[in-house]
Amino acid sequence: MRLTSVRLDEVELPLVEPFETSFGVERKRRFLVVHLETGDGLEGWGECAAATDPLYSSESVATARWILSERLIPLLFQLPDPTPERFLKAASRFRGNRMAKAAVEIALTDLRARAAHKSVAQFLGSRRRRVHVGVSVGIQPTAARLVARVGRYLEDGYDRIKLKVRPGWDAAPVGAVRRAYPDVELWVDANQAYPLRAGGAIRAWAEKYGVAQVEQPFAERSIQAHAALAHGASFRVCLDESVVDEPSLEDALSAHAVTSLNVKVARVGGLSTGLRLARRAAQARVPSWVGGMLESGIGRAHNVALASTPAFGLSSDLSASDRYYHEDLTDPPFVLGHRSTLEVPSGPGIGVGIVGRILRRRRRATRTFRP
Ligand code: OSB
Ligand code: MG
Repeated sequence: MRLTSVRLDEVELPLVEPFETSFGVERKRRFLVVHLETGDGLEGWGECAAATDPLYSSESVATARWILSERLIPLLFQLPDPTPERFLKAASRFRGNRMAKAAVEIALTDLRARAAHKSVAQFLGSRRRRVHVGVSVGIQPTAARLVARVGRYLEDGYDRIKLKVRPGWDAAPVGAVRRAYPDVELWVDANQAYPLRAGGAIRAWAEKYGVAQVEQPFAERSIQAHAALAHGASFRVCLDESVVDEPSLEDALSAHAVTSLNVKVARVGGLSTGLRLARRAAQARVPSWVGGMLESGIGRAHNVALASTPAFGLSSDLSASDRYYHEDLTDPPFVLGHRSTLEVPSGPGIGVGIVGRILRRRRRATRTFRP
C-alpha cells in the first residue's frame, strides 16, 4: 500500500464554553488534522492534540507542524508499505514529539482498519458496543456556578464527574459539589499544580468529601510524592502527565505511585502504545481509562475505539460532541446514551464521516505533501 498524498490542515474550533484548568483557560481549540490517501482510493484521518501553547506538555501546534512537515511526513513517504507499527519504529529515532507521532499513527490505523473492512475498534480487538464515559468540568468563577454546572451535566446523564482543581480551588468547591450531590462519583485532576508538601492537605479534603480518584496532583517527575499520597489512601491516585511510555509506567508501578492510569492516545504517541500500557497496568491490577484533550470528533472517534477494548475498566473522559463544540468536524455527532455511555462507531475505520464543509470553513492553513 502506497501513500499518494498527506494533507495537514490547521483548524480552529470555538469551544461551547471556556475550559479552565490549573494551567490556563482555553476558549477555542487550534489543532492539526492529518489526512492520508492511497493510490487505490483509501483514506485515513488523524488529529494532533497539541494546543497553541505548550501548557499541558512541551508540544504545541507550531512544534507539531514542524516535526510533521519536516521529518515525520517525509519519513512516512519513505516507507514502502506503511503500518502504524512500521511508522512508529522508523519515527522512534526522533525523541519525544509524541502528540505529532500519534496524529500519524492514528491516521494509519484508520487507513489499515478501512483496508481490512473493519472499524478501528474491531481492528484494536474491541468487544464493547458502548463505552462508559464521564465529564471533565473546568474551574468556574464561583463554587455556586460549579455546583450549577455539575447539576446540568448530571441532568444530561453523566454519572461520573471530574473536577479540575488547583491550590485555592479545591476543598471549598469540592465540598460544595459533594453537599449538593451526596452520591455522585467524584474525581479531581490538578494537572501537576501542587507543591510536594501539599500531600497531607489533599488527602484530608479528598477523604472528607469521598473523592474516588485524585489525578496528577504533583509534577510529572514526582513519582515518590505520588507514591506517598497513594500509600494507605481511600482514593485512587491517577497518573496522567507522568506516564508517557513503557519505562515511565514501569517506574510508577514499581514505586506504587499509580493506582489508576489515564491513557491518552496523544500523550503516549498513539493507539498501539496506549493499548500496551493499559494491558501492562491491568496485569499489575491497576485499572485504566481513556483521557481526552478536548479533541474534535476525529480524535474522539479514535479515543472511543481504544476505550472499547478489554484493557480499559474505568469510565473515560470522552463526552458527547455538544459538551465541546457546537459544530464538530464529524457526523453523526457523539451523543450521550443510557447509563452514561457513548456508542462505539461500527462503520469502516473511525466510523464517522468528516464534514468537508465545516472542515474547510474552520481551516486556517493547509498544506499537501506528495511523495
Ligand atoms: O488533564 O485530562 C486533562 C483537557 C486538556 C488538557 C488536559 C486535560 C484535559 C481534560 C479534558 O480533562 C477531558 C476531555 O477531553 O473531555
Ligand atoms: Mg489529566
